[in-house]
Amino acid sequence: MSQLIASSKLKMVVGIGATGLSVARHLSQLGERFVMLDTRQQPPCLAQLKNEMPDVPVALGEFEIDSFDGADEIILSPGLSRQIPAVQAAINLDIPVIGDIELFARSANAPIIAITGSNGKSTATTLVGEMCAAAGKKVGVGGNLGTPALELLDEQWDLYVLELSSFQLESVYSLNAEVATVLNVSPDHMDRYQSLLDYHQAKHRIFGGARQIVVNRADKLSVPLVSEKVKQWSFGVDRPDFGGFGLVEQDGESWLAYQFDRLMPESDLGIKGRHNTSNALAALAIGSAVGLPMDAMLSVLREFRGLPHRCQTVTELNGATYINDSKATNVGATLAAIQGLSGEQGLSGGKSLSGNDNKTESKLILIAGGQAKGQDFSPLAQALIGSVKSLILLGEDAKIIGEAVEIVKGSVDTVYAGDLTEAVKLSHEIAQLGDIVLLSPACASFDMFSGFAERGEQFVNAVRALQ
Ligand code: UMA
Ligand code: ADP
Repeated sequence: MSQLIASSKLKMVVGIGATGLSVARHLSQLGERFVMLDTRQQPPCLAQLKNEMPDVPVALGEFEIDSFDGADEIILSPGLSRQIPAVQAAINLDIPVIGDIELFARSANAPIIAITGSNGKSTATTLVGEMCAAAGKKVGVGGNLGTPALELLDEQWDLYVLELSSFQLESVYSLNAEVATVLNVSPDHMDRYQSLLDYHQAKHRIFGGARQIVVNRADKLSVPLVSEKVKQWSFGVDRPDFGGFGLVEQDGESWLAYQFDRLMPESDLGIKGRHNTSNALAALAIGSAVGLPMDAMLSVLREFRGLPHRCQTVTELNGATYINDSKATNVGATLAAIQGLSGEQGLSGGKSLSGNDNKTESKLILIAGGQAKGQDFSPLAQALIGSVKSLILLGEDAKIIGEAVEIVKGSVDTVYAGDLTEAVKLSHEIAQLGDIVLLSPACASFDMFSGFAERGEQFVNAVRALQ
């Protein structure tokens, strides 16, 4: 590396994935001098980088402690921790370490809506994006959702809507969002953070310089300490307060409401489950903060049926319903799915997915497991009682979950599967009329799949192969 930087100071882009490539394109457009680094010998976007920018120096392989010496700024992939020794060494040398979102914020001319949270980010981001579009705004939507933020930069947009991960937020310094929200906080990525506090602090960087904030009344961890000058909106599935979106009961029916005004029945929402009602209310609060008309927002809430791999019904087979919730990569998301499918406010909107209206008899067969990311699975064990009749575990950390749920083994049968296809076959053997087979892994997928999408697709294929 030292040869690459011998002549003068320059920027170092660390990580040659989608983010790194977007950073390289951006720096190249700005005429900056930079080099690219990655620990991997075959980083995913290397070929594209070489094709588009053949003259940009690239260094591959493990970082040395002094790999970043001499850089005047480091742009770090969200996939790499700031705790790695080479990055820490650079920080100790006072070299600024930023991420792609910081670069984005420096260049974006339109207001930014910034959305984070442990769960519901993609759903809320997509909803807000669609609401903006329905209101006639030109809107760029992306970030952790998929399209790197820098790829969105364009003078045509009236607004940007960004889904931001805690990883991206770690390296943000001047986001200055028009509206910022932390939808909720529950443990995730505990293999990257030393404590829930560290994770929480990373998420709260989203509020830096925000002009308006949206908080979740039910989750104190979503509420920042900000000046009274910052306009505050709230959401929650309880009765709304001043400036708040929530639920009110009227003649036995639950309604979405703003302060004292009823807006629409909860059962009209296109997305089902109380967690999704919470996401819908958050989207309404965010949309209101940027002045979107209520009619446009409500019509999106009626039409939007949810993103793939989030509690998506695949099919019904022999009276059992198969549901793909592959995006549930942490315990909080799986708890929401179990509650949604077994509780009064089922994901089916109060009706049994199998057409059987007797919800109390409906039992779940849960397929879970993968990479545990240092999570505590004991909250999952409690949720299994009375809702889940069989638990099918797979993946590299299956045993960790198995041990955590040992205390409920009297009421929940636990079996292990070698792979997802076997798990689906096992579920099919167990499933009876009215049952729900739910893939909701509570784990990351990278031990067996390229990501949650591939895991979900394999599940769908294995289910279809049963037909
Ligand atoms: N890596 C190395 N060496 C390197 C650089 C990366 O081993 O030098 C590995 C790390 O394990 C890292 C992984 O490669 O986790 C991915 O890094 P990358 O730089 O190739 O990632 P990108 O393709 O740029 O994807 C990132 C986000 N990924 C992560 O934060 C891990 C994507 O979110 C995001 O969509 C994309 O930028 C565009 O903004 C994915 C994700 O899983 C979907 N996010 C996590 C989540 O949602 O839970 C936070
Ligand atoms: P994220 O982008 O934060 O991962 P998604 O909208 O993709 O969020 O949903 C991820 C998982 O979390 C899915 O399994 C989904 O059913 C679940 N989920 C969505 N919203 C919530 C919420 N508000 N609380 C808990 N779980 C949720």
